[in-house]
Amino acid sequence: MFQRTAMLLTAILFLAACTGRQPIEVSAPTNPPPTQTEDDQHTSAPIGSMSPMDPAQAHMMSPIDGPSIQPPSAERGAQPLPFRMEDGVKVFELTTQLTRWSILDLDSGSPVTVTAMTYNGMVPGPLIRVTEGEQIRVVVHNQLPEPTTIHWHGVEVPNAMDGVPDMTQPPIQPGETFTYEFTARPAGTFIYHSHYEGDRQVSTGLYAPLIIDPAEPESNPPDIDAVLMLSEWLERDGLTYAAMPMMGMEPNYFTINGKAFPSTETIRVKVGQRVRLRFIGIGQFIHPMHLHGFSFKITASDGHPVPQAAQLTKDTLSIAPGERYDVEFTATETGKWMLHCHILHHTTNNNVEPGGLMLVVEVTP
Ligand SMILES: [Cu+2]
Repeated sequence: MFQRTAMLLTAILFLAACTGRQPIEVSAPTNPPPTQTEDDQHTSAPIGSMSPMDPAQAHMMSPIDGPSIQPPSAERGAQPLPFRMEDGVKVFELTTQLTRWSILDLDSGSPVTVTAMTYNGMVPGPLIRVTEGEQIRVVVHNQLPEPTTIHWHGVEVPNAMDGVPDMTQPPIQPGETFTYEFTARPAGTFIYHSHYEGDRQVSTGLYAPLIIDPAEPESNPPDIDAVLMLSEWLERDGLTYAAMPMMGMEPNYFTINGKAFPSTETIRVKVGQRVRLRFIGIGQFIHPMHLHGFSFKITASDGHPVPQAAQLTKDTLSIAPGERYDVEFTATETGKWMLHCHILHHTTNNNVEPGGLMLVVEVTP
């Protein structure tokens, strides 16, 4: 009972704070917290404090802001990350920073920008693409106003490189640099993302694709190979909050590779070409992605190849947070075919359809 009342209080405070353009109120409410009844004492205590006075909770729910918010480095995210060779090691550089990021571009007619936490000024962060067995080193410069770490989701890294703050490494403080180094394995579709306050940092842009190509090159690679990272945003009155599955913090925008429809990228295909889509769930909600016109086969799950006999044929596939599915189909019919989430609220922009998790697969002769 106490927990529910406190949650309600928190939500009311949040909603009240959001009716103006002010950040969430973090000072103590004038009303005292509800007194516990004898009955309440028998219920388990909430994990952490659900009190609206808790500064840690207030921080998680506060808008993304800082002294230096940079313009984006690219119009679209997941651009290939260049590297240099040092003694046989592929060396990559990442800078975490605050970036003003467009989720709905000017030509959409209703532009929307968010204040994102980014790797190298884009959402998703730059694509790291390497070959199985290569030694890679990633130098991370933290220019965020808060600490961070990177977790290499699904990659078989040594424990010290796993990126869990205060467990495998100290958090990378603002202004500090930390170097990750490991052998790229196994082959497949992976993610790198923040593991520090993930509820806040991953929700607001600190994620990117990591593709490890097999050491033995594919005998029959697809004609089109697209990464699709699915996520959510909460933008209200010009302020950006971490989108959470929690009352008052639910998302109102939904993006594929950092863009909401109609700003999502069209996948252009010629009739007869084979298409691979690498779905990556990196938000906090499940997205059943449905393709019009074609069914597809699941060729890899969480980076690992699915044997041919076990490859399900589907036209709708639920992608849960953290999951990756590679799917393949051959485009046999011309047309503009929709690919969209079938939780239909997720195909809206701030409650207006069409928008969100939709893109066009355009098949031409
Ligand atoms: Cu969805």
